[in-house]
Amino acid sequence: MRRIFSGMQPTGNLHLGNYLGALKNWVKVQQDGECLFCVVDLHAITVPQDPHKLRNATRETAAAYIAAGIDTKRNILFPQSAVPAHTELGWILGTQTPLGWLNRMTQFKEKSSKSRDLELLGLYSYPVLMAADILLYKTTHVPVGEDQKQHMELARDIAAAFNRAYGTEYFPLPEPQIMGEATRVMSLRDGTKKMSKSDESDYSRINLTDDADAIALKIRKAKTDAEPLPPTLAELEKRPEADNLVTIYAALSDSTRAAVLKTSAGAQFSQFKKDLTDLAVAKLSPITATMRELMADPAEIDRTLAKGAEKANHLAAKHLREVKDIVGFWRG
Ligand code: AQP
Repeated sequence: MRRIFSGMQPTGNLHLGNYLGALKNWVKVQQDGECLFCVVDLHAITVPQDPHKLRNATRETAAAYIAAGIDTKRNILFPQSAVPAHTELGWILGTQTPLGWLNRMTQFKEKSSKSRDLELLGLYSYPVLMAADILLYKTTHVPVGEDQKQHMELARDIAAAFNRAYGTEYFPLPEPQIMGEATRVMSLRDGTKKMSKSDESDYSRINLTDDADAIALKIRKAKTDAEPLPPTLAELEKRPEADNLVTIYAALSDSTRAAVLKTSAGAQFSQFKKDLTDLAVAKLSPITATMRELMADPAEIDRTLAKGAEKANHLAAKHLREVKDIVGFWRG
């Protein structure tokens, strides 16, 4: 049986990149096996967070999962910090992780290079905790965006290192599922930079909480060039901003970039941006509206998270007991 695990950080507004690169795919794969969808708040505190905002962002992230179509009756939805076994397994896996592997992680280099205050052990060891998140549930499949590919490779290496060290096949090597047309959505202001929650400019991203006017304004202001859309993918790929908008259009319409070019080659951006706005509003506004309704009753979200945490703790405790037995820890 497949076991699927993935998560998002409650570090601010979820955006179109999180939706197209991850959340939309989670909704698709939830039929394929037993799924755990986590709000990874332990990861969120690897950069400074306001405690009150963090709690609320945890609820809002959960609301986004549900509004996008995650079925909480079939799947387990929970906050990472409510399952202590994540950090305990993280410690054990850290003992199998050479520093050289962590030194290669580009996300740590990018994030810590922004400020000396971010050169922290937690941010550095983040990928070990991520491996623990995944391996704790003996996960087989992990749907993520392209930016998580390196961390996923590390999670597989750590699983293999543990298995090797203890002469076991306890952990399956988890498969990343990097799916769909928009595996890496780029900033609307700079087609060479990833769309990101932490970008200073709100115009760089479409948030799942944006209303139709905000979406229209951001797409209108999105950086483009003066040429009409080209007929071939090879020409499109030389124009990062144009490529990004076509990719977003393709992913939102469950199509491909090639199919979009077939119908839109030769179109001016003034027209293409209007079409993209209509599509984005049609696809995102039902999610935004449902998120708003869910957020009006935080106690109900808390009940859902508590139920999910109970189920996740049950599974996690069983696996952690087995890992501790493998490692040779005392058990009374
Ligand atoms: N731009 C993106 N395109 C496609 N997928 C993306 N993901 C994130 N950005 C894009 C995917 O969303 C999932 C959750 O990501 P996260 O919240 O854990 O953290 P992140 O990758 O660090 O997201 P941000 O928004 O870019 O945050 P900051 O600004 O803190 O760096 C993952 O599956 C990720 O691949």
